[in-house]
Amino acid sequence: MNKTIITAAITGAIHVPGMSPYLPITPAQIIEDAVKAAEAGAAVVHIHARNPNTGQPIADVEIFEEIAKGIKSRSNAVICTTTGGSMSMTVTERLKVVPRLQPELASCNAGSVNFVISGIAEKLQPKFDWEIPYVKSTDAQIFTNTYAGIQEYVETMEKYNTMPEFEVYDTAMINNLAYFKRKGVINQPIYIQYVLGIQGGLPATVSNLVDLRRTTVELLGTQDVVWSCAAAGKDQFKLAAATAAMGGNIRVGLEDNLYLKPKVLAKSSAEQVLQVRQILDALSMPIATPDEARKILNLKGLDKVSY
Ligand code: KMH
Ligand code: ZN
Repeated sequence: MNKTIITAAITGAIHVPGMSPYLPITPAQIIEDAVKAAEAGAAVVHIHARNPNTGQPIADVEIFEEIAKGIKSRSNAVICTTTGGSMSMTVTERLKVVPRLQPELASCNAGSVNFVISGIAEKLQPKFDWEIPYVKSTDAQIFTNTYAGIQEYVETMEKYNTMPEFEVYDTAMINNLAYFKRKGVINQPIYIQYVLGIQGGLPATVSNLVDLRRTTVELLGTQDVVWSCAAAGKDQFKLAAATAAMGGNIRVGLEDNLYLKPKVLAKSSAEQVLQVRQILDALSMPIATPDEARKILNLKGLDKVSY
């Protein structure tokens, strides 16, 4: 029977420290949240790096290495390092982590998108001065993933046998993947993470997920496309339930949603993993272990990373 891969996205670059005291900032906090999420049932942990003193999203490979080594020393969970970083980072900055850590899995954003989080400023009680300017700056930025950039990401990942997790925010990005597959740029089996609920992308609705699945089947066929869904914000668990019913894999975690229930902050990504497991248990759907996830995703193995 197919098993469901739960991914925990630990900290991301969307939420800022003033939004929740539980948002992991330092390497130690990110490591702890990732290990706890794995112990709760996450087979994959998706990690970003932050400045340990201010919580600002950063691309420092030293910080990524500290986080990856810390997780690996306590868990055999698959680590998916971001190459998305934050909206203001360059392609080069974002990509450095792949040659350095040679991870099994890394995100690869399948197109440019307005990644607007300025709405956060309305109710934010910032902990640091950078937070409000940061979220407001996204109104005038684009999260840039040009065809040249995507090709560089895919070719770099192929060189280090890192599996790309293609982040897809809207239907057009599936057409991008089909293009790169036709061009022979993408040669590995395609793994898609549909990311819904981002202002600038598609809203987190079941109908949008169904449309994305239909377009994926039309353009890419289903024989080798494994997929997962991450819904940012309040509809995270509704889309998790829909994804489970549709046979997809599920991403939760504080990168995408800081809450467990309306008005109840999640104390950790692990709490959200446990809540998703209740949905899967109710559907008698078993979850994948990290090694089962490696098989499903054709990953190279934890012994082939360089951290
Ligand atoms: N934080 C977003 C700008 C990824 O990890 O690649 C990009 C993101 C997706 O989080
Ligand atoms: Zn991310």
